[in-house]
Amino acid sequence: MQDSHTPFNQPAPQLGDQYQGDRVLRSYLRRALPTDVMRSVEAELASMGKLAGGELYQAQLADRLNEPRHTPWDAWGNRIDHIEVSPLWQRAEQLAAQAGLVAAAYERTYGRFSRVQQFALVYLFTASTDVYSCPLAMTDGAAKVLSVSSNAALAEKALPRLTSRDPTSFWTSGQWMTELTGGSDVGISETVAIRAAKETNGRWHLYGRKWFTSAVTSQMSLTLARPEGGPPGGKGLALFYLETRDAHGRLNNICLHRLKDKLGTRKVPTAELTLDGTPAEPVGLLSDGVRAIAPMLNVTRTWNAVSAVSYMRRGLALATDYAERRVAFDAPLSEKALHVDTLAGLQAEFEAGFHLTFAVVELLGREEAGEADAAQLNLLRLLTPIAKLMTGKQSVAVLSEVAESFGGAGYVEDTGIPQLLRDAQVFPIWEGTTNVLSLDVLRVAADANVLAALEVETVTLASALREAQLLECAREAQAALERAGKWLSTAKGDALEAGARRFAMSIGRSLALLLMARHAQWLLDHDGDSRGCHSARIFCLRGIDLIDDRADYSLARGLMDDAVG
Ligand code: MFK
Repeated sequence: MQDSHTPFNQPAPQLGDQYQGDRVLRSYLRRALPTDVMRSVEAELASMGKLAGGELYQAQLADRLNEPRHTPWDAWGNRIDHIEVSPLWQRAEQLAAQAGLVAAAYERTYGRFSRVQQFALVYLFTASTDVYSCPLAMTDGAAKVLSVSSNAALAEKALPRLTSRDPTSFWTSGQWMTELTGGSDVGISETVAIRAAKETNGRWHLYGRKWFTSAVTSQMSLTLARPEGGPPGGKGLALFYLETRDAHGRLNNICLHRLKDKLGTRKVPTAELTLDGTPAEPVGLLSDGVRAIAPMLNVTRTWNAVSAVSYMRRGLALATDYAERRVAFDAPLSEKALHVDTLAGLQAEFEAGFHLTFAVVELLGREEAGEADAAQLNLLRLLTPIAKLMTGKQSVAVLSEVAESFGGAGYVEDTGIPQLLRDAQVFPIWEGTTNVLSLDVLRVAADANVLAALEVETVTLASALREAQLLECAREAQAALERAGKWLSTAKGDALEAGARRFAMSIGRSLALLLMARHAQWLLDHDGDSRGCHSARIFCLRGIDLIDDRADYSLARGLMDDAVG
């Protein structure tokens, strides 16, 4: 029924072509890619950007209330464990295979730039497909592990599936690590691997409960289990390959208890399950499972960072469009100084996260093309957890502000905005929490060669600058990095551990600022565009140096002792 008394309707935000409308992505690609590579990849990026802002976005809004459904039994009492994912996810799987969102990295058509090509596509795809990037991330991680393993038979069997562009033969992989004992301290995993006697078939079978497995629709998974009688800790675990279903489509001795009821990522069929004699094959050694799965973690952490920046970009695209359409106090919000100031701060955070993440992507591409020197390998190891932890936190903060920038509408489900915030909350949590990754950074930075590589990189970045404001940004970034280095060399014991997050964030924010400044100088030189300078300056003013020499762990200890006492 038409409400004839409604004099006003607020126009909804519109999402345009996500490639053409993204000046940050497009200018980055023009700078980072050789001209022939750029020319070659532009059509596929343009097509993905068009889809993401058009058909996929509309499908996403229509799919909002759909969730995966688990049907344990059929009508006749047979256990089937059928999982129906939402229509958007079904479309996403087809599209991901055809667009080569995993394959591109392994085809390596563009040598060391192949990861940039792949992750630019992923960045466009992710925010329109409700975290379908999760199974893709794990698929890419599994492909990485198998491609560097010495298990040629396994690689031959699974790699063509994981890297297929044909949706009918494409497989996704799970990464089943988290147990009831936790997702962080993986070394205390309780799953055991038992080998059948040689005279039967000598096969391995896994027994244990996996508490959080995303996404259970995958055809295979990599998982950790302790070969019976093995020593405790991560060293005593081994990395295993398993296929989830048998030739009849039944789960392979896997008891699927339930799909998890989560705050966000509700399209992802995350399951709790028990391995009850699941046939499995060791990928490599019967020990050092944590070390063996590490290449997978580093790839999925990169996907996490790319997904976090994709979500920030989506929120900002909607918020900036809305600011043009929403009139309050006699003018569009886009003309209100405080609103503009707020959005500019968010845009600067997004650009910082973008440049740091794609610096990691470039290093990963170099490593895989065999073109990374020792310093670049050290930088890749250091910056992967930093990009993940920094962008994870940024995405939650940015999307919280994005929701607020819509006023009450940002709190209403059928605008699609609350889902962005709920989904983003997973980015700091899975694939290593902010604190666990900060401790990883501390450990990596203890190697003097790593900080030396970082210093050389900062000097190289700063030396490309001429514009006065950018030089000032570089001075602040270098001073912050120097203070972080000094802190690391003097902090001890609890104070060292307690400061790990501030240390990791300071490195991330300082390096991101230098990367932004390098890009801003290029934008000035090539396009006469000063927006990169504004962005770098704003980011710098928001604070990059989180090291506080006055931080005293005894204050935190004393406060929390009081709290529990
Ligand atoms: C949108 C896309 C997102 C994708 C979504 C996927 C959803 C999947 C859901 C999940 O599975 S979430 C669970 C993810 N879990 C984690 O990320 C684990 C978090 N915990 C850690 O990262 C801990 O630091 C760690 C488990 C690695 C600690 O375990 P340990 O047993 O104490 O191992 P340790 O001693 O730290 O490391 C063992 C070896 O691995 C060492 O090498 P060595 O044996 O040679 O000394 C380490 O150097 C190496 N290592 C550890 N982390 C590494 C690494 N090497 C390279 N890169 C790393 N990141």
